Amino acid sequence: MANLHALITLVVLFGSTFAWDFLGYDDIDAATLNPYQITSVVTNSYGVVVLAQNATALSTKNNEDPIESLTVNITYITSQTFRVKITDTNNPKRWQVPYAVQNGNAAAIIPLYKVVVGQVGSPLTIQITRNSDSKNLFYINSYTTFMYNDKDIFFTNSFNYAVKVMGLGERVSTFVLSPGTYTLWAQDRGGSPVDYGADGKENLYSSQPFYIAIDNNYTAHGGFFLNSNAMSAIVAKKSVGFRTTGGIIDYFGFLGPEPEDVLLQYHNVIGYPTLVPYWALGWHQSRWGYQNLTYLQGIVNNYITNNIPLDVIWTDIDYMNKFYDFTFDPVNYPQVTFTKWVQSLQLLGKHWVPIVDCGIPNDNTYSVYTSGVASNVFIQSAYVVNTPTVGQVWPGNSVYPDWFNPATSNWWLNQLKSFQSTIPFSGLWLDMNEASNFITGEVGHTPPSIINNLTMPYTPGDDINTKTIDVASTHYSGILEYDAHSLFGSMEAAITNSYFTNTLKTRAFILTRSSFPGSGRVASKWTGDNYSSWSYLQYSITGIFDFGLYGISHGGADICGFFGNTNEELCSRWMQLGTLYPFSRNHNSYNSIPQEPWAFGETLLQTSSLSIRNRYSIFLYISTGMFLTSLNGGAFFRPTFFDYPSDFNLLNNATAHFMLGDSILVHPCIWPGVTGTDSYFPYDIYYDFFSGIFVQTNYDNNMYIDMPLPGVIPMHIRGGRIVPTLDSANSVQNLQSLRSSNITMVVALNGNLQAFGTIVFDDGLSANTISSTLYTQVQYNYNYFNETADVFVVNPLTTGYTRPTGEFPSISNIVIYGCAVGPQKIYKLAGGVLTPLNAYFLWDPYNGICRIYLGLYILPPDQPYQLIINYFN
Ligand code: MIG
Repeated sequence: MANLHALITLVVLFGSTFAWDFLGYDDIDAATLNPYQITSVVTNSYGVVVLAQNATALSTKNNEDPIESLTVNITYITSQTFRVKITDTNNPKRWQVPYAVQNGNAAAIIPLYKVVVGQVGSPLTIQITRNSDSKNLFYINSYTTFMYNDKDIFFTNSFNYAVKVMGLGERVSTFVLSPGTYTLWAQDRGGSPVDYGADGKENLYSSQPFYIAIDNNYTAHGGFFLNSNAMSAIVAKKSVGFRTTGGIIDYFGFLGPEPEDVLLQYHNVIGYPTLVPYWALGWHQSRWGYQNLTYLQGIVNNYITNNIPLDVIWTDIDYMNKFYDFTFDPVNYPQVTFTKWVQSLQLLGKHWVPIVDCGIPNDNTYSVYTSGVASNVFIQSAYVVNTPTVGQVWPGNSVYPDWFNPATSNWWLNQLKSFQSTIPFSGLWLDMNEASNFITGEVGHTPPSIINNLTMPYTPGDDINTKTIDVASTHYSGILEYDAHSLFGSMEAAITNSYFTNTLKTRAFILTRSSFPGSGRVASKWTGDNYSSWSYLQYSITGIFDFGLYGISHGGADICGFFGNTNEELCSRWMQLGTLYPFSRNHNSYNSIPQEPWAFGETLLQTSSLSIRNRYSIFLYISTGMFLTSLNGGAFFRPTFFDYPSDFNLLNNATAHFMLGDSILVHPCIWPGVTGTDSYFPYDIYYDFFSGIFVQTNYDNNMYIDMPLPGVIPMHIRGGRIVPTLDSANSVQNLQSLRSSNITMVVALNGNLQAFGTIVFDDGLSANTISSTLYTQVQYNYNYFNETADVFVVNPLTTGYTRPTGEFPSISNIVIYGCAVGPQKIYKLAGGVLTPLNAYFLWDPYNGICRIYLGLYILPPDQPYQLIINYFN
């Protein structure tokens, strides 16, 4: 009997699991079944408008205040992007993120997706499928989780097919998220915990409610939930759900079908990454605990005496007087001497970036505070009328700027102007802008559990007041911190960016810790406080991948690690990897041992030098790749999988390699005690970037790569690509002098003996480079010419920028990987005239590498001409 009973139970369990799983409702919860019924459906050329009514007895709702009537606007944004916006019909003033999103030109749009909604009188069902494969991209019905209460909105997008999900930051996690619950709420949690999706308390500085889902047919789609409230994202096998504490449902779906397509479609909605100044793409040195100016000067001098390039020196809160913004410690950082020194650095082509925190001490002798009070620019207390809410940060009791208040921009710009007239900072580092608070809520008040007469029925993670401004505080026009909290950092960054772009009329470099969708338009991002450990070295790769998804292509992590003490091997490996981060900065915590390039021994010193110069060597490739993300969207530092989206092996071990643009594959050494390892390659042609040796993998697509220390990181160039390298990278002290370098073109041939590449030239500084087309983009092609010759074509596509004399003057060498025959002669063909060039050739027949030395001539990299390379006499 007992056995039979057990058997029946098993069958029932298996049967029901199977059924739910088959339908895709693997996260079903009876209490949250969709209670809405459709009362009207109107289809127009822009999309579909549906009205729905809550059909359950409202009294049973446990005082959760369900919204009675919903308006569903389904809009065609583009042929590959749709929007589902669900609002309270009777209260159009519910909180919405103030956000300008392009709405498409509906009349011209032929959607590549189909929208099906239920009929009047039936349950609220919305099903949006991709035409090409009929897969669900958005699907809610009466069996899926759906509730729309005042402060508890929950919907599950049920795909009915298995997916791997990426995104939904900010947190420290694997790239593909395991099924679980993830909190999104800007928080300075401290300790940067790793998030396995278990208890929801690992959310970090940003809220980035965007994901990419990839199915078993290698098809990708994306989802963006435009909502700033504290929320949970629930990742399941066949669905992604969002449970938020307010606002509205505003969901954007992106068709893909490849991950890169999803990124471009998403960035088209939220805006493209900002174009940072050239110098910001150079090498940065920072730490918390550069205790005085003499010490700081010693750091820069050590760079010079060790012959290691440095572009940017940073100063953390150590320089401030009592941690007050825009002030100087009179003893340790005397302002006049400090200013003179920064000016002298600029003459050397180097830059200084200081930290600016957002907490303003409420000290009546501090003009930043008193002027702010006079203009009423601070976030207001929920308890004392006409009084700013007070938290505690580095300077002690502090108030916080209210970026919603139009008066705040002026006040802030005035602070920046007067600071600039005191000391010439080149960029700004916006820290603590979650905004962070050392205590929970307002000084002297326990934050209420009731906001606007309503107890929070659902709390993502833990208390949303933890280490934040009291969420009952109010912004301009009554906006609640409860709703707008996660926007603080992105708004601060946008206004600070405008100081550079509008006031100084130069490109901005803003490093922000907190971000929201769209932050990439104005700021760069680092991953915040990591650890000097091997696992955080690996997580840094995921973190930068994630910011790439979020449209912040200029991302980085604290190189050599922040908390804890690094060691020579770890720091050397981190220098190798970190010098390929788009944003490349060594930064350290207050109590940790030094980790500058000379802090240990020869291994770190040599590795640092090789690594920084390696970055400089491919600088034009990096700056061009970054430029292209600003022009078109997309990511530069990205998962190899995105370039080979039908090879899941690349996703399973996502941090073992990455792509820089579409031409360079990198295998970092991210493990202790390793001096070489079997490394996976996508099915394609690759050559060792430095030696030109062809990659021959074994049966499982692995090849052993040597990873010696000291040494430079293993990089491979993809067959079919041309990558420019800079000849002076081994001698210059910063990027400014690198601009006089000649260019060696590395041409890696594909199976058809062809290759292409591109360079964007611009002044590296102007704010309107893209809007006014002040750039020159040149395409380079290597092709078959005739039976005895190939041709290298220099083809300017746009010519908005005129290179000053001496800037990247010439193509000095062409190096060809995969070169079967040695070149004999070379001619320049321009304006119909063929001129023989007296070049010098080298051919390595064993490895198939040809070198053409053209150093006797000036061959401008941006003029139209061809080089005919003759392989037979
Ligand atoms: O409470 O300014 O993430 O990079 O060094 C710590 C001191 C404040 C946190 C930043 C870190 C910075 C540190 N800051």
